[in-house]
Amino acid sequence: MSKRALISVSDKTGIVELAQKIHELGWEIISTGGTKASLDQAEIPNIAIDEVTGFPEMMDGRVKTLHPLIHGALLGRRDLPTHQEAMKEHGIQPIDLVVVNLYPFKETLLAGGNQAEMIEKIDIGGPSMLRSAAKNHAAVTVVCDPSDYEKVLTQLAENGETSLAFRQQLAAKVFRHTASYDALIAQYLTSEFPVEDEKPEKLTLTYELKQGMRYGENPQQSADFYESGLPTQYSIAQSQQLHGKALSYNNVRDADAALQIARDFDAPTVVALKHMNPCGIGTAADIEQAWDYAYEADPVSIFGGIIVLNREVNLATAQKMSKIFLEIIIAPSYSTEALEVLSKKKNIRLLTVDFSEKEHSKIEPLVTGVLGGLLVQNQDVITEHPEEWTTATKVSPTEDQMTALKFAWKAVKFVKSNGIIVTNSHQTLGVGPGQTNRVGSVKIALEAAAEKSPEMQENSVLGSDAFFPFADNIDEIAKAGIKAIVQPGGSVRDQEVIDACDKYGIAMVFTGLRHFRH
Ligand code: 93A
Repeated sequence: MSKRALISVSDKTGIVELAQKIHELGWEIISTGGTKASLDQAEIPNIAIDEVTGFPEMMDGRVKTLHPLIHGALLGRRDLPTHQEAMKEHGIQPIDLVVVNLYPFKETLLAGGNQAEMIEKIDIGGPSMLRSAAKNHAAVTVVCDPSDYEKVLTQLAENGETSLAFRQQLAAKVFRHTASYDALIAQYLTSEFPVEDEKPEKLTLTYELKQGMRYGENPQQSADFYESGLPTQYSIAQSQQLHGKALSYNNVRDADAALQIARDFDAPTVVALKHMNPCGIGTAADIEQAWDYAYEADPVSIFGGIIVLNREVNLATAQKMSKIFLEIIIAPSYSTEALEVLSKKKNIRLLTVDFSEKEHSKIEPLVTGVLGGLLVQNQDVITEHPEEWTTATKVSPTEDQMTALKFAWKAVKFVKSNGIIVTNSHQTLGVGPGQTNRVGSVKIALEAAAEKSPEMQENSVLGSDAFFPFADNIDEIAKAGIKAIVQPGGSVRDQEVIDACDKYGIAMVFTGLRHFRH
């Protein structure tokens, strides 16, 4: 008796060629409605599924392959006499090869399918066959990925069968495939049918390999980059690389952080970032000027930095950027001449990201890994209302200071806590990130700002990502000559801090919001 293959595919790519070769190898082919039509058209002999089951495909195809004559043929153990007897008794002829790909649930979702359409795209019979065949991989070859067709054919042509090792790998792939298929359905239905005040007891996120990496944070760590199963917008996962080596693990994290900073700025802005902290942010009427501001903010730290520009990179800006060593440049686009100039540098990575989608990206959950678990939160994307900030001190900020305070508040949001920033109205002057006491961060930021030219320091202000626990911070700030501060407020010692500001004639506003970044 010749061996039997069952083919049932939604994506018909490459199926005629595969079936033709299987037929030439002397196998019988069983197929479902649409697949049969393709094979018939190519004149490849095949048997209709209803001929095998004795049942018509019914209910618009909802029931085609869900039948003991199919699942018995897939699940029956070839090494157990009792199974063999059962197969003989019920007229079940074994199926040794299954080629299935599933109803396009994800593709329909991305195309904006409505609920009724999505429900119809939940494949039941396909995953059932894949799972039955994968469970019985001791005997059955199961293929869910067209990129495996070639290898299956080669093995069948050479040995008349596939190797056990290959069948095992294919079975594992099937369960990864059906698990992620179901996870997407779960994700969709959970969002369609939420239970008020109740957290889903299981988290079903799916991720697909985007890029293997040479190594992780350090060369002794291995790492891979997986992107969300449902594409995110305005994200490093969705970026297009135009030039340069593959991104490293640290590149991806830095680029992600820099993109999130740039997202908060609407005017032409350049963000320079090193080791997860901004080292220069500049905002101006045009992108070249914004680059100048970001560069001058810290011409030392920017070396080897990650740069995000929120406007097209033009020739003049590209020429300036090409003078220093930069790891990555990300922008919505590059002019032809700019791309030509920057592409001459072998070691720079040039990427584009779709900035028109930046608002949409704010609804993505933020997932952080800890050993043995995941923390999921929404992003820190609350709309700020500077008109509602309160002045805590006797002196109020001037209009110019207020402009600088708004800039400082946006800029400090992404500085690692304890985060302090000194800025003027359009550029950062000193960044104090990640110290274990706030006064330490204050000193670092002030020291860096003190090196800047008097013009740059004019009207400089200071922002703090969380409240000042003690007045000692204000003593340091006053010594540096800074006259305006923005911070959340809310410390039990707020009054001490306010009194210190009043003593020095410093204006201080409270935002009522804090922006920790750990
Ligand atoms: O509607 S189903 O869940 N019921 C079934 O019994 C069934 N059997 C196969 N979907 C079913 N399939 C799926 O049909 C396969 O997974 C494949 O995606 C598709 C192929 O159908 P056709 O050959 O008619 O184009």
